[in-house]
Amino acid sequence: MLSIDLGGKWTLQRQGDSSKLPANVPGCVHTDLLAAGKIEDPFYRDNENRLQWIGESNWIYQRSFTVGADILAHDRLLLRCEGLDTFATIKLNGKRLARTDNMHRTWELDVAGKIKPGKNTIEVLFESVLPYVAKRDKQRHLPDWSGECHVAHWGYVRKQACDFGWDWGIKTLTCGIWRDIQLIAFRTARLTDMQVRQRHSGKKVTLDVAVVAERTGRAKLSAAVTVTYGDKIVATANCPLRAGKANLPIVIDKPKLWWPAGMGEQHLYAVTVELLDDAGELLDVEAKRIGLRTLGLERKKDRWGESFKFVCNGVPFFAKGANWIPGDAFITRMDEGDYAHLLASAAAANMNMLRVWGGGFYENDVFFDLCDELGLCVWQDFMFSCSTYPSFDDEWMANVRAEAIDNVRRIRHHACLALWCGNNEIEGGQVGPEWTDGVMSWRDYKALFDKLLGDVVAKHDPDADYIPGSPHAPLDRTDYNSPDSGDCHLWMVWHATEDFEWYRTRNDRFCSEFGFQSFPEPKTIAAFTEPKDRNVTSYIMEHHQRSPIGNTKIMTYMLEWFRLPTSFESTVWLSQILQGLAMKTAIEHWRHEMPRSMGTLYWQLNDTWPVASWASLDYFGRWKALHYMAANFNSRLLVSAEEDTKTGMVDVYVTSDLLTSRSAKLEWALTTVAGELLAESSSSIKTPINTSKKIEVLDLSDPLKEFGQRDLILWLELSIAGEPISTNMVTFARPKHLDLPDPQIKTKIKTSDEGDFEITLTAKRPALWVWLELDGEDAIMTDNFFHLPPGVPVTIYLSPVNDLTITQVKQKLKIRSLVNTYEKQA
Ligand code: BMA
Repeated sequence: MLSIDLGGKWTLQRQGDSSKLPANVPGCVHTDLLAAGKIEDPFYRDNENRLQWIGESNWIYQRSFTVGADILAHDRLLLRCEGLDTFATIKLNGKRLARTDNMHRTWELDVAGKIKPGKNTIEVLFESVLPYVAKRDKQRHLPDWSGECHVAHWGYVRKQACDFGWDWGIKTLTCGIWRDIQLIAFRTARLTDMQVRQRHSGKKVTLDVAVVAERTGRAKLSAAVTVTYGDKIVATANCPLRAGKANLPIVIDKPKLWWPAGMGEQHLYAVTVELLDDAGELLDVEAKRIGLRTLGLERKKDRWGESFKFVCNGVPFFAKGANWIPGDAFITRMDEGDYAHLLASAAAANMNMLRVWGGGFYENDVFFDLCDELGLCVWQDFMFSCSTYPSFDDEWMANVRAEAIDNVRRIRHHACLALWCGNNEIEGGQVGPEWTDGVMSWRDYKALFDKLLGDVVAKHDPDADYIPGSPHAPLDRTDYNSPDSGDCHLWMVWHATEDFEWYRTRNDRFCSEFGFQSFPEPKTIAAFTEPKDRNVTSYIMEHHQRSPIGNTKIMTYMLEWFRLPTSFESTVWLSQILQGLAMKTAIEHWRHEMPRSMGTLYWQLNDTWPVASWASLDYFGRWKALHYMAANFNSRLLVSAEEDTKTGMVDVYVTSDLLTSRSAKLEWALTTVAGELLAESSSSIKTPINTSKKIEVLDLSDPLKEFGQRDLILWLELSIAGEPISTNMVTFARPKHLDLPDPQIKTKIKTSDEGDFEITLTAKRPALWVWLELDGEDAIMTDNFFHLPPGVPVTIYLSPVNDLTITQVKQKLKIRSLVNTYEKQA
């Protein structure tokens, strides 16, 4: 099989305009206009408002290409478009070839007889989706979540929903050839499908490799399969195809299993299929990289209702992670390095699962490849979110079916794939007995999410698990956030302004969404503002806050927990500490609830542009305070506590995701806020195995009476063989009411053996939420936003992104802690 890449240089023209611009494929109209200097950066200040004409216009992409007679001599000639966003009319040599209407599908168009030897031209006209959705919605309204933060409906069109704007997302309504476009030519036959299923038994794994070929005649074909581990061949098989199909069982002895991060290694095997004609000549080849594992969702009746837990190779595990949204509003800008940074950051925060949320797109292969390598399990939503959908429309349903099949077949072989899920938040609030102004009918809901998508998964990925939506409560679908079964989205903290402690009243089976917003750091804000904008209520800062309640919520909770910050910078940093505190309270608690609760995926991991949002990694991939804190509260061995601030009783938990017990030391110390030691204790413990245990109940009622709620800090440490593994801190009053002294932090900086900088910090008095920053520079740090108990040195390794000398690091290093957020301004 031959393929000719038609990517690269194209031209772009707004329909009706005579001038053409250079364009790049894959790409989109916004990035092309930006590269040609025709528009300002859509992310800067409120440029977005002046660029809406782009999504309202029609755009034409064109190029020419040369085809040799040898290519035309093939039996079949196809134009393969892996991503057209979205209403695209394709013309070849001036003649209309097809019109496509789904950005999530791969389109293969027969171009035999339509391509000539020598020069050919191809043109793709993208029509704005807005007139179409407006027309359809007028005929029959689809209730959705568009409300305050969106201006257009997306239910009728198969384009990524968040491109219409979201409560963290810029509205671009871009278009373009967003994935590869190729000319494909083949003789005799080509491979059209390859599926690898696994049977695990004892010490071997049997792979069933199913191969499907498309034949142009009746030639005899055979398939040869090779399984390799690294560069070692571990098994081979071959057999003839019958009616274009073959199924080859292959036994892998002594299989090296794939495990989620933290449970073992991520061994990966390559399965390569060669399609041969009867003379043994190679016609086509396809390879998939797989991991040998069983992985899925276990839902069994238990004493609390029905379990909702992921199990890999027979071992249940607590899923720790976040929700993934597209990495850029212009998704074609994401390169492998961008994916690698975001995903490695997730793994570094001790995550083992990401949920690809249903309002974006079915991620690129590189995303899944990296998740395979990093042991990040993927909960994959189908791309339906926060809207009702026209499942009464047969044509629309057929389009969706084709989209689902395309993507299930593309993604199913990945080791990381843990679950298919029909949609985001439709079952939770947008379904009712009949269609109304607010909801779709259960009948139409079920036709799409129970039946159509359920059937596609059952047929094309029968070993995988499927749930129709998230949240979903299988035992009682009317109570979508039932604590007894299914997964839940808990938004009472934030939307209903419940205290962070509210999380401790919940013991749901699996929390797949809950979150709290913060502002991105000053460097990120500097990228989209002018100095005059740098106030959280300025027009531009509010423009980069898409939740209508966002800034008010952040400030409301901030006043609840912290002293009023005295500068814009402090407000921004403090919002991040606040966000981290919210998620820490939730996640530590749900880890305590193991094995009843078996997962936490906070909303959200990343951003599509620089904005105030629930993300822990900002648009530039910078770690917010939450991300550093996540590395700690997701630690495989965790010490944490739940305090009763009135009685002084403190439940101390050790939570372990490890499959063996360790001998550890649990220490605690009680100090005053000024750092005077009041009591301390140390005990030897055996860590629990793959669960959480209340190890100790501390009775601090006496010191509480004597010193009062506002003058106590409890410090916790879990160590193994003298090495601190996990530390924690408890107060009995909101931090705003602690009269924290100047911590008098001393630092020692030296270069480490690894070429980064070793920074040891020692505080004379308690220092809460200490953070390091390199002025004007980015750096990767082993920890940040940590606490310093009095007199206890803490060492951080810092590696600047740009090469810096030790003198420069010393000059640029800023160390601050909570007290600095409300210090008097000069
Ligand atoms: C959840 C998500 C998103 C949304 C987020 C914050 O409902 O599924 O749709 O962005 O909350 O409001």
